[in-house]
Amino acid sequence: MVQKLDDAARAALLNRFPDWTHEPERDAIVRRFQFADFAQAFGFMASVAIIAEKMDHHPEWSNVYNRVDVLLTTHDANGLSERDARLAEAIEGLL
Ligand code: H2B
Repeated sequence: MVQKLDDAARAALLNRFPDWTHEPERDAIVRRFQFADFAQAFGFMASVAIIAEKMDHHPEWSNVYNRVDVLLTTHDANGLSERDARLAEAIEGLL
């Protein structure tokens, strides 16, 4: 079982990634990415998919043309965990 972040750790995570918003209903972080076109959006998704698979931690997401909406939460913890922080960091590193 993965440990859910406590309130202080969650606040620190949101502080560290100011472009991500907390979604309290899921205890998730969400971010919308906008690209020039579909090719760039899908290229981003392909890069994230490879990282996610390596981490064995997967985003919930949707894509419409040049837009990608990403939600990170840990299903095994029923909320945010360090695994979400690590994946968010890796995603930020792609930009
Ligand atoms: N991704 C996310 N976001 N949360 C999880 O709890 C999770 C996952 N668990 N990817 C992993 C896969 C688990 O189901 C496998 C069996 O390790």
